[in-house]
Amino acid sequence: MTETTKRPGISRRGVLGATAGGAALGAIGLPQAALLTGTAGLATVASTGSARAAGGSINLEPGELDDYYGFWSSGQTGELRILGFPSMRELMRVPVFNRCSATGWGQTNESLKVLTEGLTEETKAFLAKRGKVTYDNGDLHHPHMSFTDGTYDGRYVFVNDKANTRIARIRCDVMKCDKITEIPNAHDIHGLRPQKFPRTGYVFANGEHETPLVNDGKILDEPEKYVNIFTALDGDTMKVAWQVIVSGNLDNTDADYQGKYAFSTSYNSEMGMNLAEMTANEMDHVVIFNLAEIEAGIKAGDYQELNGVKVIDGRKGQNKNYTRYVPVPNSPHGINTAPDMKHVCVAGKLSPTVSVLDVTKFDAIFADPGLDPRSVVVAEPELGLGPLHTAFDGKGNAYTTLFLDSQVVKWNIDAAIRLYNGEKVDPIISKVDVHYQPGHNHTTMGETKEADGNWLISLNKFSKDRFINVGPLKPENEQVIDIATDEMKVVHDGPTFAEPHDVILVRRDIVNPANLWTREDSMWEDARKQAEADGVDLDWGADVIRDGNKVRVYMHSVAPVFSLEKFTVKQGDEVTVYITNQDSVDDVTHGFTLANYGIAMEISPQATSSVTFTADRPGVHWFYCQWFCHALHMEMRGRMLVEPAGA
Ligand code: CUK
Ligand code: CUA
Repeated sequence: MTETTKRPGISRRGVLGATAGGAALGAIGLPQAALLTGTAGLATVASTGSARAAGGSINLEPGELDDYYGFWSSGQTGELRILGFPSMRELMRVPVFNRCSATGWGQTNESLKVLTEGLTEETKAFLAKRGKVTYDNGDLHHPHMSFTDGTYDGRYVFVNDKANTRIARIRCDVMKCDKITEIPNAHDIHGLRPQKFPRTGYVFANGEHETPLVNDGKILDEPEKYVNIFTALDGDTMKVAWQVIVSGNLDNTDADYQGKYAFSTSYNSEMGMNLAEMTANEMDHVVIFNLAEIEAGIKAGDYQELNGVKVIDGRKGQNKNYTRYVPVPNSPHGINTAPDMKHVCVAGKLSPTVSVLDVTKFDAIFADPGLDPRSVVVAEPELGLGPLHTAFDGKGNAYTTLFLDSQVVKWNIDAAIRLYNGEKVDPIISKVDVHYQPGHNHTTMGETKEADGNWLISLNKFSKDRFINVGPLKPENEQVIDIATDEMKVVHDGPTFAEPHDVILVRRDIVNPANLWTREDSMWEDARKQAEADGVDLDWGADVIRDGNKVRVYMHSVAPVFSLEKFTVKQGDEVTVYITNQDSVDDVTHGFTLANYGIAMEISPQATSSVTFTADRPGVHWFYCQWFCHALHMEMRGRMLVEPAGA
């Protein structure tokens, strides 16, 4: 073990705070067990709070590790990013809805399976006409980890694709996407949140843009016939469990800590088609979904089946108990459940208010349809201009981004409720300038019942003058804010490329990825079956199998050599190259780049990757390893010899 691996969870702040001067680590007297076990994260988080007086720096010494994993969306880049937090060091990019030159995502057979198997037949046919098997782009807004009992459980991160109506799942043991499901009937999945209790369970997803329910061109410019769709996906199978037709569009969503309700904001209850129409009403609404009632309705057969999915009607005026519509001020956007497990904060966007809903009052409005749905609103403080999203510290305080004011406002939920009830109190504790125009914000563990109140991050859309100029296209600016004390202090600027909307900050003891793949992994199940059929050892292959004009090349790699120094095919052959990385040392990733064929893929330790292409260029073509793996990495190469057709 090296020095660093021996001290999980010891941040610079923790060390300084505990020693008031930064003596050697061994002297700080933390129990040895806490240093050596995964539970050290908890202990450390507690200790960082008291370290605040020592400076609150987010800078880690070289070799020191972060306290949190940050899972970042990347908007229209379409990938998931992993950052160490609070240092903001980017650690990894996980390709999902995009293509990746480094890893071969979108090109390897293993990734193409993930990218294609969950598409609808209609989409597959549509893409085939364009000579494609899957989409090349995506718009990933919302990464959220699976929950068990109200907190993150380290199994999966779920993400949405607004651009092409998909939901994807990333396995946290290997940090690779293993499932992508296109959501039928809905259009443009935006808000996404997993069920918090008892577990995920459902992944809730909002279709943002309204269309005719059957969108085949028979109804076009008749907006009064458009609907919107709320989806519950089964997070275990990645299949759609059920859908609900709603009135108005849907923006963001969240769930309660009781496992009874999900709820979504709607910024266009008017179902307007242009800006003036969309913002006409003083009030829009939050739709509350009653999970038990919906499940019962499905069981009772009260649904229509559309594209293989059971769709229930939860529109206004159905007199059913599937949904309730709670009026809230104009164009609400973010919706966030507080770690007090009771309050839900709905950001007003065009209204300077945040509406606070009390989930314990939801039962009553479902039990009595005559009851005013606004009776679940228990506070509506005016906080500033352009409230978009709210985060929490687990101490009763909320932090709301103010897009137009370029500020984050810290306010107290209980004080806001008392103000709503007529008491003369100011719920606003403080405001801090951020640079500039914040969208999402997030606190450490803030969307779980284990919110710890250590750090806040503000994801700002514009950076303007904060960095040296890189031309007309500028980075965004993400600012880390120390919230352990009452005043909020911006302690770090973090530039970032297009365009993270959202992030979650997960205590690091919760996430425990593997260092190596295991040979049994299901990711290359198809390769395993093919090797078996070919009578070849996938693990230690050095074989070329001809099957008509199909050629399958099996290789393994041990730094710095491939098991085949050359292989020969005929022009026009369909060639599949399978490579198994037999190194079992951390970091010894190999690659396979086939020059002038546009082929490249990553093979991490103990993994198998494969790629299929047509050998339509005759001649000598070198393949080489593009992941630096050994002192003789440059020598890790071989030749593909392509005999000209007719030869
Ligand atoms: S949305 Cu981007 S700022 Cu897609 Cu979560 Cu609010
Ligand atoms: Cu193997 Cu570089």
